Amino acid sequence: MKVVALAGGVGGAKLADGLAQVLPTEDLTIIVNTGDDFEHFGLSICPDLDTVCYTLAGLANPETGWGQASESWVAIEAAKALGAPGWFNLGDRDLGTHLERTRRLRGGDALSAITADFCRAWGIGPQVLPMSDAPVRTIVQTRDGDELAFQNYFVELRCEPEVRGFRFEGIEAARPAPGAVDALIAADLVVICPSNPWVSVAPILAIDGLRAAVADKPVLAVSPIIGGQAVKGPAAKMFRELGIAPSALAVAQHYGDLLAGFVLDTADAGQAEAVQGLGIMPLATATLMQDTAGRARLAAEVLEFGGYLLTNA
Ligand code: FO1
Repeated sequence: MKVVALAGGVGGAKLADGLAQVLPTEDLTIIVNTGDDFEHFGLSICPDLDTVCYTLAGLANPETGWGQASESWVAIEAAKALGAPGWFNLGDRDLGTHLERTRRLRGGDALSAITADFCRAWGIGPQVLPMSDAPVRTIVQTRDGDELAFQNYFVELRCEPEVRGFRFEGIEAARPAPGAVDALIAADLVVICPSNPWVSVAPILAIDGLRAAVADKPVLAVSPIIGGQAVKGPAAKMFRELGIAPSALAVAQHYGDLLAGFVLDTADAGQAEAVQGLGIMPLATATLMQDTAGRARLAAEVLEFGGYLLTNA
């Protein structure tokens, strides 16, 4: 079964890793959010691409989910001693990624080509694609009327400002990365990973042509909300601040008729009937991925469910 996964953030990276464990390498393409990208110390930083790649390569820091494991912080500490901003922690190994990506981008190489080369160097089999080679920046619009660059909202301000909405700067000029639409056309199934619908999945679906290509296929999503809480990050808080009670059902309603299937946690099995009422086939199962084996188990269940949708949709 050929699968395209849409992913951003730590939860998305974990399911992408599970899918990479259970699918033949040529049957999986992961399209990754780049709306979180930003420039810091003059370096082009792509957090969601790096989180997906580090996770698939087994390099990711298991505690944080982002950055690399067995990291050191010598360079950033030396910079902070000279007055550098310290709110965004850049580890020494991670810096290597940002230095080389920035060097290649400055040399005119496309982000998708750089990512393919990094995947080869990291021994990652499946195709990992940025949603676009053009820069797209998620801007968080706050209740106070401010507009915050994503990392300033997410890291510097620790997601505290109340959100009113989002906009994706550069989205008008952004086209799908080379290979993204082809992967979707060839796909049997699209999996929306348990990522933040507002700031990890929405930017991908906002890229001209991607939503239409996704909508042409059977799509299933895995809920990032369990028991009204996000497993990680501000998704539930964002739902609340946008006037929607956070729940697995709210996520299914958010994606609406894009979905043929929706995977929710057993803790929310009581919402399965309401999901079915939306015309979306529900599957309630254990969706918390505690370790590598748990990622593969959930991925296998997602694919089995996808196969059922294909034969019964
Ligand atoms: N998140 C934090 O909460 N604090 C950090 O200092 C931080 C540093 C960082 C460095 C590289 C990287 O790729 C990600 C980093 N993140 C950090 C996470 C990042 O803000 C998020 O991964 C995404 O943008 C949202 O998923």
